[in-house]
Amino acid sequence: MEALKGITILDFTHVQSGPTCTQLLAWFGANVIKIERPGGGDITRSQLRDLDGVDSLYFTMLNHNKKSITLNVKDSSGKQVLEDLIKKSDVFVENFAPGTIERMGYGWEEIQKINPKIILASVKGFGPGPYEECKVYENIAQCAGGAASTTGFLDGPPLVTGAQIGDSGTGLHLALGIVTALFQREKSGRGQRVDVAMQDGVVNLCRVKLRDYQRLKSGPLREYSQYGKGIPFTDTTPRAGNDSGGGQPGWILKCKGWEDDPDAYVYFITQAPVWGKICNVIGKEEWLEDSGYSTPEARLDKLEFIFDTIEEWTKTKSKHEVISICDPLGIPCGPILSMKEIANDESLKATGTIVEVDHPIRGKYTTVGCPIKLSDSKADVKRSPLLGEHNDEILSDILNYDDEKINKIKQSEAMK
Ligand code: CAO
Repeated sequence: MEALKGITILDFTHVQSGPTCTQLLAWFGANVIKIERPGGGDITRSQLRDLDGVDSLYFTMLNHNKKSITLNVKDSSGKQVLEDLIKKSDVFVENFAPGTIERMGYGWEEIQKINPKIILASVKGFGPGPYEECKVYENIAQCAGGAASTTGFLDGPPLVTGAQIGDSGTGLHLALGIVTALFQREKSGRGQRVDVAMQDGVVNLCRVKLRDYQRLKSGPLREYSQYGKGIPFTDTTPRAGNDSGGGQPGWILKCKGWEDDPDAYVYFITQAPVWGKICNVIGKEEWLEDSGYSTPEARLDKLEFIFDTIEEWTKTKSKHEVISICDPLGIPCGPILSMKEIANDESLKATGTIVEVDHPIRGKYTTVGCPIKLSDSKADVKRSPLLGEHNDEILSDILNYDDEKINKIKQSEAMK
C-alpha cells in the first residue's frame, strides 16, 4: 500500500518549488489535485516548450501523478468549488507571491474556518523581515541564501549552481514539514501552518559555510587551497572553487580526453586513511616517508601541488578507469557525469531514479523518478495531467455533485 493513501492534497502551486513538493507527496500515494487557472494553467505548461502545443518538459517533469482541475477562484462558483474541496482535503499547498492567497480570501484565518483540520503549507521567497514582500525565483534564493557568495572561484564573481536548491530544495523542506504536520495532527486533531522561505531553505543547505565563517575567527581555513597559495582570508567565507567542504581535501582532476570532452574529469578525495594507497597508485612512494607529506596536517599547505601531481596520473586514464582502480582501494572518487550520461545510466534506470514515461500528446520522454525509496511504498511514476483533465472526475467523485450542478458550474465562469 502507498504510504500516503487516503491523504488529499489541494495543490495550488505553480512553477517549481511548490510542484516539486506536491509531486513527492503524490509519489508516496497522496491524492494530489492541482488547481489551475482556466486557459493556460500553470505557466510552466507553455514555458521552454520544445514541441508546439505540447505541455513542456518543465511542466511534465514536475507534475507527475497529479490530477488537474481548472478553476477560476475569483469567480463565485469557482470559490464555492474551492471551498468544497478545502472541506474534503487534508492539506492546502500554495506558493503564490506574498499576499496573493490572502487577497483570494484563503489565508490561514479563513481556511481554518472552512476546515479546522486542514494544514496550510506555503512557500515564500523570504520569511518575515525587510524582503518579505519580494517575489523570488531560484537564483535569487541561491544568492540571498549565501550559496552564490561561496560558489565559484576565488578570482571570479559569485556563481549560481545548476542544482535547484532554491526551488526543489525548498520543495523538499516543505514536504517534510507537511508530513510532520500530518503526523502531529494524528495526536492533536488540529491542522497547522507550515511555512518555508526559500532563503531559509538555502541557508540550511549552506550550513557548512556558516560553520566556516565562524571558524575564521580562529585563523585561516587551512583545508581551503587558498591557504596553501598564501592568499589571505577576509572576514567571511570565501568562494572555494572545487575544494571539498569537509575535513578530507578534494578537487576536480582532468582525465584522459579532457581536451575534447568537457566532462572528462573526476572528483578525487585524498582521504587520510588511504593516503598510502594514493601514493602507491600514482607512483609517489617517496611521499610516504617524507615528513612534509606523511601527515594530513603537513599536506595542508601543499594541496595544489599534490592535486596537480595526482592529476598527472589521472590524465593518463579515462574517468571510469580512475574509478575502477581507486574504488577497490577505498580511495573516494567519483566521475563528473553529464546529463547525457545520467539519462542513459543503466543503474539509475534499474532503481527507478531515471524513468521513461509515456504522455498521450508528447509521447515518450525521460524524467527523474522518486529519489526516496520506501520499501513498503513503491513510487510508480505516472504522467502529468492535461489541463483540466480531471474536472468531471473531481466534481462528481470527490465533491459528489450531481449532473445538473456539474453542468451549471461548467457553463459558469468558474472553469472558463
Ligand atoms: N484563479 C484566479 N486567479 C488566479 C488563479 C486561479 N486559479 N491562479 C493564480 N491566480 C492569480 C493570483 O490570484 C494572482 O492575482 P493577483 O495578483 O491579482 O492577486 C495572479 O494570478 C498571479 O499570481 P502570483 O502573484 O503568484 O504570480 P506571479 O507571476 O506574479 O509571481 C512568483 C510568480 C513565482 C514570482 C510568485 O508566485 C512567488 O514569489 N512565489 C513565492 C516564491 C516561489 O515559490 N518562487 C518559486 C517559483 S519557482 O522558481
